[in-house]
Amino acid sequence: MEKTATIVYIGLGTNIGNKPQNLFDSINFIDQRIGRLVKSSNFYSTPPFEMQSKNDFWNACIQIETYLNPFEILEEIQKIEQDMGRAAKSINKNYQDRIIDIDLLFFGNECIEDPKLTLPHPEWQNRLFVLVPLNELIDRLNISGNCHHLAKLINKLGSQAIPKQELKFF
Ligand code: PH2
Ligand code: MG
Ligand code: MG
Repeated sequence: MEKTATIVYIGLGTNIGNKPQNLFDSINFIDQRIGRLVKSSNFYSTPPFEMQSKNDFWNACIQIETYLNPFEILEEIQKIEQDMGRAAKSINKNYQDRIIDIDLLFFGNECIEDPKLTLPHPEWQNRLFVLVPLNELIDRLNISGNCHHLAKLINKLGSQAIPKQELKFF
């Protein structure tokens, strides 16, 4: 039987260096090494959320299709982050400035609880810098029989800074 591809959503963030270029580079690496790019959101600038930094972020989300399993994806993500020059992720649990952060948000509608990987991403519902670009790719998500309307989740986070659209991605 033919193996079928899985739809995967990935969040991207960068707050040092040439931020639009970092997002484009990471998307190219993901397309080459993990799976075909189906769609990218626009790029947004966002203030650092729950971390101390003077450097604003650029964030985006992409939809890809892949034949890798979630753990293989995680391995490739870590390699891409390293190849792009990412240093320490956090020091004493404080997030650090980064050239690129690639977060696996959803793998189909699979739920995984593993020391190495939690899916869906544990913070996906709490961050406007994820929900706003993600909402350009999809209206609602079905996870374990629960339907999540992205627009409703966005409305609930009214107190967070609204991501500012910087670049139209075609
Ligand atoms: N990532 C974090 C913590 N805070 N803030 C913004 N604006 N964008 C991010 O991508 C981000 C963050 C942890 O990965
Ligand atoms: Mg992250
Ligand atoms: Mg990460």
